[in-house]
Amino acid sequence: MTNKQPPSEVYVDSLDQGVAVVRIDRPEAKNALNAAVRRQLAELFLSLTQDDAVNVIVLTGGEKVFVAGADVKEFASASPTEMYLRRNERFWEPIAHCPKPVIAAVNGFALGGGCELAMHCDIIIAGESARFGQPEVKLGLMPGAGGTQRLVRAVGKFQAMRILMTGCMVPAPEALAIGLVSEVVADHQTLQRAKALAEEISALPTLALEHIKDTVLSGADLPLESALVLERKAFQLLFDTADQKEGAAAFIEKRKACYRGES
Ligand code: CO8
Repeated sequence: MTNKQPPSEVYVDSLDQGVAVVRIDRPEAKNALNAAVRRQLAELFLSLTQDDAVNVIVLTGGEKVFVAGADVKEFASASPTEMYLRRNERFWEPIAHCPKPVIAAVNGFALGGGCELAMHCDIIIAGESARFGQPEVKLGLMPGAGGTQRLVRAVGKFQAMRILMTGCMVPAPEALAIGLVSEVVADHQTLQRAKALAEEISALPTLALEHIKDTVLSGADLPLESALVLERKAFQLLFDTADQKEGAAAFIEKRKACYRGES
């Protein structure tokens, strides 16, 4: 696992109770995602996915800013072929396909690629002064890392179109009202709340959590009947896990369950 090792701009800030807090730390550029940050993020997510000590990941940019977007200076004069050859999708895949629950703790700006990064997460906790947006249109661009697709799935067509077509910034309370974030808290409580939620989730059966995540995300792209089959199969598969037996036994014996995440 990558701990803080300068000049690393992405590192595990803490690992406690099965919760790894991943910090993006590039303050001079408002945590903009340059190639190095994207690569480090991908490598870290791959490593955390493999790490049995990690049940839940909290992703944060710190107290002031989440991520102000892809690094504009890095792609300002790129040609289409250069953009193609960068194969940026490789760096998003380990985050998109991380089977473990991922919680974004967002303070400040989550713009462009930063908003897309937050939307890769399963739960978003926002500080009250956080601001979300997809301002690519103001650069003559459009989102290129899932922003059009994840945003419309999160908030519906009419809010998504407004946000994408104007490039406006959406304040945290409004983001909560339209379903773009899970909770809004005072700025100084964002990480604390995200960690508390992560610890609560970390104590629950890990295989059930992984099947919930997989079924919600995979099912959203399927016709209802197919999605329901997927759900039913995942539900049945969980009867093969020790935690399912433990959960039922603990309920019947009126005691606290002790989950071990084993199959
Ligand atoms: N890229 C590169 N540098 C940035 C970025 C960015 N996205 N955002 C901020 N910075 C830099 C600034 O250039 C500045 O650097 P310097 O001191 O050297 O001039 C430093 O961070 C501080 O920024 P500001 O002085 O601008 O700080 P303010 O508090 O005045 O403003 C803002 C903060 C509002 C966040 C402002 O910086 C801003 O508008 N940033 C750009 C936001 C944006 O347009 N984001 C979208 C980028 S496009 C994108 O994300 C496409 C994603 C598609 C997927 C990508 C795959 C490659």
